[in-house]
Amino acid sequence: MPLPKAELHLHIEGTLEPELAFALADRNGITLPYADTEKLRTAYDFTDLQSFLNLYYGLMAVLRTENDFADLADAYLARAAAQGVRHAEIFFDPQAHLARGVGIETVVEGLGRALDRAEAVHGVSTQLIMCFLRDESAGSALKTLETAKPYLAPHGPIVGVGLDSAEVGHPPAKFREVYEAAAALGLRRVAHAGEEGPPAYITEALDVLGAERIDHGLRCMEDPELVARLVRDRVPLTLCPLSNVRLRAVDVLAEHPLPAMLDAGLLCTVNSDDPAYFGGYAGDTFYAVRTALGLSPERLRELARNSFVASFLEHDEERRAR
Ligand code: ES4
Ligand code: ZN
Repeated sequence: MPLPKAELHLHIEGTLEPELAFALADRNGITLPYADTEKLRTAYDFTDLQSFLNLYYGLMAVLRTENDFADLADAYLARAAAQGVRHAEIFFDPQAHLARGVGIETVVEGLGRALDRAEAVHGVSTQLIMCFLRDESAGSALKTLETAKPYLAPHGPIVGVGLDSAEVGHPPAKFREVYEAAAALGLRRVAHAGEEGPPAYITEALDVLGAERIDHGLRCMEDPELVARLVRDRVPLTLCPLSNVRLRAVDVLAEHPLPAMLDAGLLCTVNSDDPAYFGGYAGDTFYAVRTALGLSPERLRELARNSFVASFLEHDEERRAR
């Protein structure tokens, strides 16, 4: 039995496996610039975040219809459920689809069908977090938030906003107004920070955006005062160790700072980020860190427990208190 866990850092577009990419390309009459799935996989020799993002945005071209998004999320949720995921908070990138003429209604209606099925078929609960592309303007993000209004919780599946894509040179403060608007709409707030960017971006995400959780946050370890703050305030970090290795934020998994971060008292969770690109889903990731870092069973249980503590699941007591 895999350890029950929640997945808190997962880009649904990053679950697009080469086989499904080719099947969807076929269905939509799109020709991919790769001869076959093997050739495509050889393009996965990333050197940094940007080289990954180039491929990730390019391959999204195959996602066009509600059915495509439903099939994508069905495949992810079946895999996740088989690896012990009981709850998934799923990122999606509406601006990346809109740029190709695919509206948010297509994306959310399609994903929503799969989310409903996952609850019924696998007993997995789900929520959506829409991410703004930080290399696009704040105005574009605000417009995107506006288009998402029909799909916001409690009536729709979107519970929060996030910030992703190219980090360096795009500090969080640019999105102050958007995050204020999101908070006013009752949305939860997270942001990628400290993946490739400096620790100051983590501080800014907390202070300026009101981020409740930091995605990655790896580079907090360069700033002891920031670590002390994250520990004191119990700010969850959604680490993605396999992603860090593939995008060269750390050299090898055996040198990942996860054990030091846990020892420091940080509320760490372990997640799969873009599993089709980085070599593993939630259970694969737990297995990989256990093996490479020699984590004890108690440490693994702590990570699994943290994933629920850090989630946006509401406990019955909290609901009753309102
Ligand atoms: C992402 Cl690993 C990562 N970082 C930033 N943005 C992203 N979008 C998809 N994966
Ligand atoms: Zn990410």
